[in-house]
Amino acid sequence: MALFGALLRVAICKALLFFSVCFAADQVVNYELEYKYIIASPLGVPQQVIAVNGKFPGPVINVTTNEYVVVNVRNKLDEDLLVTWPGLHMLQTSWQDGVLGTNCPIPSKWNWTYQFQVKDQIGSFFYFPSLKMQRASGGFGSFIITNRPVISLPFGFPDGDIVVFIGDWYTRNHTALRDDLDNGKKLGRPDGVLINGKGPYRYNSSLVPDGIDYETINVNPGKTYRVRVHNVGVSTSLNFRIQNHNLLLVETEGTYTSQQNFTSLDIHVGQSYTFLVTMDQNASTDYYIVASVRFVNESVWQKVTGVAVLHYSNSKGKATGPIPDPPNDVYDKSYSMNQALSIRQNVSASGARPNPQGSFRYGSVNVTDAYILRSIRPGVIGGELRATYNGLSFDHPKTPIRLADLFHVPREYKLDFPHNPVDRPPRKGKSIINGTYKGFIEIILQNNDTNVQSFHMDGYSFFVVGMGYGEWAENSRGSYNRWDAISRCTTQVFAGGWTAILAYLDNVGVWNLRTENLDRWYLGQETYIRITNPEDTDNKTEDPAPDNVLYCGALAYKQKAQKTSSATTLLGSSEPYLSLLLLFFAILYIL
Ligand SMILES: *[C@@H]1O[C@H](CO)[C@@H](O)[C@H](O)[C@H]1NC(C)=O
Ligand SMILES: *[C@@H]1O[C@H](CO)[C@@H](O)[C@H](O)[C@H]1NC(C)=O
Ligand SMILES: *[C@@H]1O[C@H](CO)[C@@H](O)[C@H](O)[C@H]1NC(C)=O
Ligand SMILES: *[C@@H]1O[C@H](CO)[C@@H](O)[C@H](O)[C@H]1NC(C)=O
Ligand SMILES: *[C@@H]1O[C@H](CO)[C@@H](O)[C@H](O)[C@H]1NC(C)=O
Ligand SMILES: *[C@@H]1O[C@H](CO)[C@@H](O)[C@H](O)[C@H]1NC(C)=O
Ligand SMILES: *[C@@H]1O[C@H](CO)[C@@H](O)[C@H](O)[C@H]1NC(C)=O
Ligand SMILES: *[C@@H]1O[C@H](CO)[C@@H](O)[C@H](O)[C@H]1NC(C)=O
Ligand SMILES: *[C@@H]1O[C@H](CO)[C@@H](O)[C@H](O)[C@H]1NC(C)=O
Ligand SMILES: *[C@@H]1O[C@H](CO)[C@@H](O)[C@H](O)[C@H]1NC(C)=O
Ligand SMILES: *[C@@H]1O[C@H](CO)[C@@H](O)[C@H](O)[C@H]1NC(C)=O
Ligand SMILES: CC(=O)N[C@H]1CO[C@H](CO)[C@@H](O)[C@@H]1O
Repeated sequence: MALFGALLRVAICKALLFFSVCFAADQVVNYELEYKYIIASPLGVPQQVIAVNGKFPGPVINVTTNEYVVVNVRNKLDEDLLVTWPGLHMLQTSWQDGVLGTNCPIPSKWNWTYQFQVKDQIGSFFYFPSLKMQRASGGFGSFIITNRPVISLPFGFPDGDIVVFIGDWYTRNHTALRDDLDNGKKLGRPDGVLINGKGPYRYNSSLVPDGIDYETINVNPGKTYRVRVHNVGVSTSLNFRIQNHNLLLVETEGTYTSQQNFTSLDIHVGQSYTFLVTMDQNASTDYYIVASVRFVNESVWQKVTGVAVLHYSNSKGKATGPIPDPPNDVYDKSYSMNQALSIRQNVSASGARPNPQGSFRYGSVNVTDAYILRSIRPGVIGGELRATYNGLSFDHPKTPIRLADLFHVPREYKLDFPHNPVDRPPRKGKSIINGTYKGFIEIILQNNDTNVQSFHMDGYSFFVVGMGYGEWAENSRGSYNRWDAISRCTTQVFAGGWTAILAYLDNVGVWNLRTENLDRWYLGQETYIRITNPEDTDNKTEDPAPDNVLYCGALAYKQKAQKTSSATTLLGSSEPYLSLLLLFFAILYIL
């Protein structure tokens, strides 16, 4: 309703623009994203990658708090597509979330228009294609929500804004990776780490082959830049560092942090961090920007290292010599966890609103729902390799959950997700969490798998109140940070350890809970939480389904075929039209 109002306002606005009587409240911003394969050779091997508007990585979406965002996504891939926007709260509208449990996929050659408001949010996020490992072939781009001018930043206005995507990369495309998993194989070691879609700078001629295109970031001496770093990879935790430069951490997935300097920071799959970096060095050479693998044997994984170049305008030469060292903590597994726990919110800074971020006293709210989600190593269920939470590997209902609710489709899913790990053989299931509207949920993520995992919750930010090694126990609650824990949407869960999060369930809808590690996610390590407001009778706490909602599953009969509008596609790719045309001429001929 609100969105419609805003669209109307803009329409009126456009009509009146002529007379210059337009007000800029809650602007609507439009984007077109065309998903299409291109050939690229980031690691020297030509392969098909998913480009957005011809670019890999895709274009930046840069909007301001409270704006209405209209994104028309065109699917020119040869398979279904959904674009998801992790970290964006999608207030009251899981219809726009872009995951299989809430949206029917956009068929190949179709387009679909997302419409949502970035209500009360600031920060650095990224969008990506959520289906079937597609992110392993690209399709991601930056999503920035800039603060409104009336709300000051808790730091000086930076001289420039730089987006950095880091991520492990395979020279096999996403369909080949899928085939491996479908055949019960592990993905194995990635072939490299990309920085902004490019391979490593040749810092060592025996490790990096000649002729690889690398990323160069150009800066001016003495200036301070806002650097937004995202791990968009498949499954590898990366350590990020810039030679000789401090990384002043200022923001994490929409929350301003208590500012502190890092020489390097571990960034796990799906996570986003913003640093201020001051160009305070003498530019005797360029400097290395490094993203190197963590928690694996680095001498075996040496080639799996991302290296880009930081180039001052007054630089006197190329970067040479060894890359800066990673943290030396082979025998200290608490190093990375302590670093994570040191990331706190700045409770006195304003966020998207002019009140302090710490004004919600989450530490004194009583928990109403508690869940322990345990992950174990993927195993075979009914002949297939599958991954699980609490022994359940998610099997998507054919009809998206909320759409099924709306049209009273006989329930395929069950609201019986177990509160605790259950002692029974793993199986596939359609169980989701029954969330209590305005309840306060505690989720303990217990990682009994062998790699670090990233846990993500759509539609919400949660407080990361604790982490530890071994088994979580009741008395672990004593160690929770109940005052200034960071509020974010993606947290790491260390292998053999646990992470505890708290979230206030005030956003009605159905929201995906998943591991961001693509292989585990593909194998079923996800579920959903369904939050309904029994008192909502007039769409006040949940938006109605949008007019352009796609239907599938039990509701497929309601879906109209999409007309391709432009003349070129009519003759180029739209066979039904062509056959109609032929039929028409055939009839003419007969007559
Ligand atoms: C992916 O790679 C396989 C070869 O492994 C190839 O047959 C297939 O066409 C590729 N698919 C895409 C979408 O690039
Ligand atoms: C597809 O794009 C066109 C504009 O090119 C738009 O009018 C139409 O609403 C879009 N379709 C959907 C389902 O969003
Ligand atoms: C917290 O935010 C306040 C208000 O913007 C700012 O003055 C202060 O420097 C910040 N403190 C830290 C440690 O980041
Ligand atoms: C995003 O927009 C803000 C202000 O509108 C601008 O300062 C910033 O440089 C932009 N960032 C990027 C990466 O385009
Ligand atoms: C390049 O890497 C190899 C393998 O780790 C190492 O033996 C060699 O010393 C490195 N070369 C230079 C110039 O650093
Ligand atoms: C971070 O390091 C910079 C030097 O690179 C220094 O000027 C600044 O005071 C440090 N800030 C904090 C909060 O430690
Ligand atoms: C530049 O700084 C580096 C260390 O950061 C130092 O080793 C070098 O001597 C300096 N060069 C000049 C010309 O000052
Ligand atoms: C890493 O692998 C190398 C080569 O296989 C081996 O020699 C070394 O002991 C391993 N290091 C650790 C810490 O396991
Ligand atoms: C939480 O529960 C305790 C004990 O049941 C109660 O005393 C307290 O008032 C509750 N706190 C809130 C914020 O509801
Ligand atoms: C879901 O939880 C609500 C309370 O939040 C409860 O009233 C309802 O019966 C539950 N539904 C199921 C199927 O358990
Ligand atoms: C609420 O939304 C539903 C569709 O989701 C619609 O049928 C109904 O009329 C709406 N109710 C009101 C009061 O707007
Ligand atoms: C890595 C890890 O946490 N392993 C544990 C998994 O669970 C079993 C018992 O269920 C423990 O014995 C392992 O130590």
